[in-house]
Amino acid sequence: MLHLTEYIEDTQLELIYVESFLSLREADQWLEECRETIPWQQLQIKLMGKEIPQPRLTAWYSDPGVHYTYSGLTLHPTEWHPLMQELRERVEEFALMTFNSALLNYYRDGQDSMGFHADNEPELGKQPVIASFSLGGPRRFVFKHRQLKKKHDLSLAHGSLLLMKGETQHHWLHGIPKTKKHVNERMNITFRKIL
Ligand SMILES: O=C(O)CCC(=O)C(=O)O
Repeated sequence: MLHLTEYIEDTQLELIYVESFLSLREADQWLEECRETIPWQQLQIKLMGKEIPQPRLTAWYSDPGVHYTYSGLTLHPTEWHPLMQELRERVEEFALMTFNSALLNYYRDGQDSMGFHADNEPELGKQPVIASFSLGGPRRFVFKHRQLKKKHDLSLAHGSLLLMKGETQHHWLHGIPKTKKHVNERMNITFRKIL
């Protein structure tokens, strides 16, 4: 397991990256199982008063009573998929904390994307720890500082885990830009603790 802690001085970017959180064999199996068994949906979001489809597929799991609102969407508790429950336990063991929800994103090709945003909703608390697990082809995961002209790119490997901690969400936005290059399908699962 390669661990990498990144802390860029004076920028409050605090990351822990584990390249092989799952073995390659396990990650391949999980990718296939998630593709086949997760009830992926393309939801509509409201952007500048207009309803538009999200440029990716999503799914959501959370404990009873745990709701999450972002981009005008409110996600309600759904019974945990067994694979997501297993992954949650493994991530909790590593992160030494508990999570009560998981947001899943499926980028089918280079035209699927995630706009720049921060996971800073008030219900995540002051210094949220977000645990982000990736499967499938690599994509550019870009951090952009809110005030300074700084960017930081990562390529999140198949089966990897990234923890975003501390003040990261207050000072940095992150996103997955579209690309014209040929890229393989990718899935990402972010575990959150909603207070
Ligand atoms: O796909 C990714 O790695 C990004 C996911 C993300 O930013 C989010 O779920 O808030």
